[in-house]
Amino acid sequence: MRSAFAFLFAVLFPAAASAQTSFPMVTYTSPIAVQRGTTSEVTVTCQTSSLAGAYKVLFDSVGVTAAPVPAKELPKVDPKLPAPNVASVKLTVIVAADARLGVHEFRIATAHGISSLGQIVVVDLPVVQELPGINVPEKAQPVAVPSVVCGRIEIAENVDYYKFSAKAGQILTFEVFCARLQDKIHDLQKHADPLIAVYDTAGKELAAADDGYFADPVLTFTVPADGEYRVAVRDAKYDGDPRWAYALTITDKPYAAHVFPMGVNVGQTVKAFPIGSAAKLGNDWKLAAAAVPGVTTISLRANALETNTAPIVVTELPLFEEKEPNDTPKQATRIVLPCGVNGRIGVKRDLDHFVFTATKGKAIRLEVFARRFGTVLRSQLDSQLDVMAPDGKVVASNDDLNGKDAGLVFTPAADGEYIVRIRDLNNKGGDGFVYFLECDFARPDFTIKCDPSKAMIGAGTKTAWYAQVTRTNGFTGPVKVEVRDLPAGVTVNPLTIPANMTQGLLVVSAAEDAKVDATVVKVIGSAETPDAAGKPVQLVHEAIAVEEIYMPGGGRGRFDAGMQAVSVTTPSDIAHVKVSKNRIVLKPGEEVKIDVEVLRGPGYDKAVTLDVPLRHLGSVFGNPLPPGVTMVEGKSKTLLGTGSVGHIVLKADATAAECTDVPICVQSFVAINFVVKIGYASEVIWVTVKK
Ligand SMILES: [Ca+2]
Ligand SMILES: [Ca+2]
Ligand SMILES: [Ca+2]
Ligand SMILES: [Ca+2]
Repeated sequence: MRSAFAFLFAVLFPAAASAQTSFPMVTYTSPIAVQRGTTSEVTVTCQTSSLAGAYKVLFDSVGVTAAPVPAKELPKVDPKLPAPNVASVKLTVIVAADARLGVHEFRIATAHGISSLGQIVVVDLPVVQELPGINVPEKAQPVAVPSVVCGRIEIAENVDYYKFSAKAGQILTFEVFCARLQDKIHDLQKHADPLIAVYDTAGKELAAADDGYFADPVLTFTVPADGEYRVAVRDAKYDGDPRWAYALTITDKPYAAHVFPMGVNVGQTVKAFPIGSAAKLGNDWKLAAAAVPGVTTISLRANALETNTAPIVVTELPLFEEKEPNDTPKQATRIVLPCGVNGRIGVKRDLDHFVFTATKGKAIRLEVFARRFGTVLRSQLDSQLDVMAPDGKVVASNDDLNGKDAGLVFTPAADGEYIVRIRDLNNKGGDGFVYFLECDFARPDFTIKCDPSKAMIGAGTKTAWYAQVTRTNGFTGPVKVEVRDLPAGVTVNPLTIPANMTQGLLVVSAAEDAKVDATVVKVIGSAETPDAAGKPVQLVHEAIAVEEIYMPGGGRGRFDAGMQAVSVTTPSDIAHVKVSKNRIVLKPGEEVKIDVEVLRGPGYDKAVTLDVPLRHLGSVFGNPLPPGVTMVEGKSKTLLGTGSVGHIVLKADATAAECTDVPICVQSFVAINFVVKIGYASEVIWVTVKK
């Protein structure tokens, strides 16, 4: 193990030092929580590369802004030298009083690139930081109730003890954010499994919790007598890592782990039933839903009391609520589609049945919203859906469509009464097993993703993004793709993904006079489809950013992120990728050769490769070539080493479909380490296939 790690270390760091374009990979923020309505200072630490010259912090959320401390002028970076190694940077973080509570993502812009996603937790309690060197209960660090303690499980066998005073009958809630903040850290070999325990001053354990929200503990504790208590945070296996930062909330305020109902109509204020200490600490809780539909988090209010935020689904669909008993098809709660259903798998082996009238051939979409890792949805339910036809036969089933949430589309084979059943996959149940079930007709639609999630280009340089479309429920049309909010001097080519393709290419280009800057951008897909009456309906969706992550062991991991970003940097390793053609017309069966010359940036003399698809270790992540057109590997020269001249041969096979002006490009890749590489694109080459 140790020798393997040493090998990794030896391989990675020389490579990182010799490329100038490596981007900072954020590991953790300390403290990892910031209080709403305050301005505070945090330190962000990164690995592999440098935060030298950090000049801007990008947030994709309202109410949180940050800037590096002290606000420095743009550095005079010598383009011939790698950026000086700066492993951490201080930020001033300003959080508005009405900022959304919970996790916010950010990126730090430096002159040589933008960072991977960093995370910070917005809380509404005072933040205190762990004091170093406390690892025994007798030295427990005093903290106030309520507060949020920020620390790290920084080494193996680290146990952090905090002490606090409490009164008999006080209901305290403890919540840890730790493991949930680790899936976006590059090359994190192992993840924390945090555990908390509450002790009296004699050291007797009074309560403990391990996994509440995924691996992170949440604990409600009723104080037995006036006095002093201790709470300990550690890893369940006594492991540790310098990057394992946590935020431990200790609060006597009303706490809502979950809320029933989860589904609320747009703009409505409804009576709400919290699960957690709020149920005991207040009456007549209400929640006021946002004016826009979607999954969100919200505080419950009762007179002057306010809870933490819990997840809800804001919807425009008419709502139904389950009525127990509904454990058999005969007892099914009647619903009318389209609608949303609020329910709960309230006890072990609870089955919830709903009955509805369906029409032959009119497809129906059912989707559970309860528990999705990496989102705010944290119900305890691991849902399973089954649909029964009028004859009682199961015609559709699903367990995991989206995270742990079940979802399916089915087309009724006959008119009649259908039944949908929801249950917990493992037959568990309880107050926290809340769900919202969306029941709607399956409408033609699409989703869109953009890979990768960031562009880092010097003035005069280009890179490529691969927009990928998934069409659903019979939508078959073309999808137009646009990019909004680009930095000054940055442009992308027009793109419409034709009906017979699922992906398309965006070349992001910085003009020769573009200044160093970074912005959060939006990639928007739009299309038109006829409704049932044949009238055109506009479909518009923002692309999900595909964040690349360097996985332990060397894979190109990917996860869905919210923030697509562009930065204009100091000169890139590759200044320009020149191609001999920017428009090609192929007949089926024909080949064409494109000569390529790579113009290197100042000081960059390392190996480069060429490619048309986005590939890594034999896996294709993006391919802009039209159907039937391929890159002929044997005839292309793509491994340039320290050379600069190669070529690409494209071939249209005999059955290639006709197409007009499909954008492709040639990318030249520079390896940052053996997993992460950065692509530099040629200008767009427009491909037409014509018989
Ligand atoms: Ca610690
Ligand atoms: Ca745990
Ligand atoms: Ca139920
Ligand atoms: Ca039931």
